[in-house]
Amino acid sequence: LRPDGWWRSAVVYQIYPRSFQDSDGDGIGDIPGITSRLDYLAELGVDVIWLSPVYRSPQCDNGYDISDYRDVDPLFGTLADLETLIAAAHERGIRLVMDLVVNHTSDEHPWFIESRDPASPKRDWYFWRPARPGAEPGAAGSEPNDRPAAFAPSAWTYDPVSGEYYLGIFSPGQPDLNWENPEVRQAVYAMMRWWVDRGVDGFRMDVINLISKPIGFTTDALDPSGVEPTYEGGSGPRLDEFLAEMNREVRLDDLNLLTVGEMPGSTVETAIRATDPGRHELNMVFTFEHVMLDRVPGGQRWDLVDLPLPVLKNNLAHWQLGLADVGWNSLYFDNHDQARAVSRFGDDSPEHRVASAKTLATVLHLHKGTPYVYQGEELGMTNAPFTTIEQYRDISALNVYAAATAGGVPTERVMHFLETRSRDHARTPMQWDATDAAGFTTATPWIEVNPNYPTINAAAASEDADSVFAHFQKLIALRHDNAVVREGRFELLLPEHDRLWAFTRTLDDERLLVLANCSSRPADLPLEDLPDHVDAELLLGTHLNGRPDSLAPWESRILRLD
Ligand code: TEU
Repeated sequence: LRPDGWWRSAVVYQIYPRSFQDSDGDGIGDIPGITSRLDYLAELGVDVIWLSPVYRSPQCDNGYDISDYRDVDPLFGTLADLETLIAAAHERGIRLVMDLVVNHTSDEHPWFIESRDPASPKRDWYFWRPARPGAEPGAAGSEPNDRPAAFAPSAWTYDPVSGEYYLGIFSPGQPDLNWENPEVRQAVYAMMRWWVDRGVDGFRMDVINLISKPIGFTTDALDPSGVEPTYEGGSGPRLDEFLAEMNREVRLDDLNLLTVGEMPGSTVETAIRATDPGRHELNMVFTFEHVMLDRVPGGQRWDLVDLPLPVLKNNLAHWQLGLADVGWNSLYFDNHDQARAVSRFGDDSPEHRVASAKTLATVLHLHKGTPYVYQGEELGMTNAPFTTIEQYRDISALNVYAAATAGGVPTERVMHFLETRSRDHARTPMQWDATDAAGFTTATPWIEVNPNYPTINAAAASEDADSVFAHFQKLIALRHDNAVVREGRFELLLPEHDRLWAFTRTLDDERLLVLANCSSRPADLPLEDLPDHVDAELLLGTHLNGRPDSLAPWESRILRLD
């Protein structure tokens, strides 16, 4: 039995199955490969695995395009393999959370195939619309409106069978389900119950705020120039209603399942509503605010701006304060859609990689909420040094490149964007050891291994008491052993300091002080603006023999104040 609120003290580890461990020599990771690595996760100390999609899928977006929700793709193994994984994880006290991708299906899902027939009872399960008024169906520019897809030039794809268009706000291979139709919702809930019966411990819900489309969109009267539904902004008016209904129908809270909703565009306000325990919607959401701070609002996808430290830490603090009393935060820097944190927010040079990976983890894991570790983050894995477009695999990278070059954007500009921000940086194979292909596969991996694997790998980390891995183990144990890390009130110190990230956590008479130098130069500590910590006990630090009045480059300390 799962105790009430167990997820508030848990640390979640995300596995991207395609890139974790290959067991059958096809160059693609699989479920038996994951099972063979469970002892590694147990050693790290994580409580939960979130498994990115392993369902049957044509893989146009690496499994975020599902053609059968009740089966495993042969690439990854069988349903029996998944049952073995769940049982083996449970034996080690590790829970397993499935990715739930129900804003859209694959265009090869039987529901969608049926709905292509205008006479089908499933026609209304998706968004079918005629060409814009007066336009020739199927001709260029005749789409119902001008909205681009995330990974394609238009969110509308023409289907010659019926002469109409369907909506896919990610790509043509990912048609959006119409959640206004109650049959769609019941079909999804039945599928979720089927997985709960198979022993899964919760769901990470892909772009769940997009299931309710904005008003106006649900009628046939589309503004031809409109860009509804806004992809980044969000949710339509029925989101909370749908989430509460799902929770009731699947008994998500009754069964103490972990629920985390990915919500691009969500704000503290929408997150409070969705995670207020009294409303029985979700346990927590993934905000996108802190991972969008280096983008230009309303700009092109390849436009980037510098991200000063005060902007980043004040954003996290805003969420800490916003959800302090009602709701709960999820904490992440890395996932399968983001460039590697150590390369993005840290310093991945040989001199500072280890310290900056540790310090970023210290800061994140000492915030209040449920921390998420993305595979390889615990090794300080870095961005890939890809230099040509042929090395990229991601539908998003290839689309950004095509859109930029078609629009006359200089190649260097879009390549710079990909070199720093592509989702593929998170998707290079897990670096297990110094053997060929990093121990990930005996074949040619589906995407190149980062050439730094001979030094950055799990085997090397396990022999080094000062490794990034060892630091993550300590951070996870610290959370498990200290109520103040789990529940303490958060207060940001020195909010405008451009290199120090400092805060306290307080629970009753217990108080922690976290001091982190997020720069590659030494930083003096402004002692007059900090709580007195001269005699404080050092719970965990990145450096030996630190000076009381300054921090070395990327040094951090967790101190217990009296
Ligand atoms: O991501 C949704 C999302 O909004 C972004 O992270 C998206 O990947 C990015 O803006 C593109 O540049 C989720 C999944 O995490 C992602 O892997 C899927 O591709 C997407 O939904 C569609 O299912």
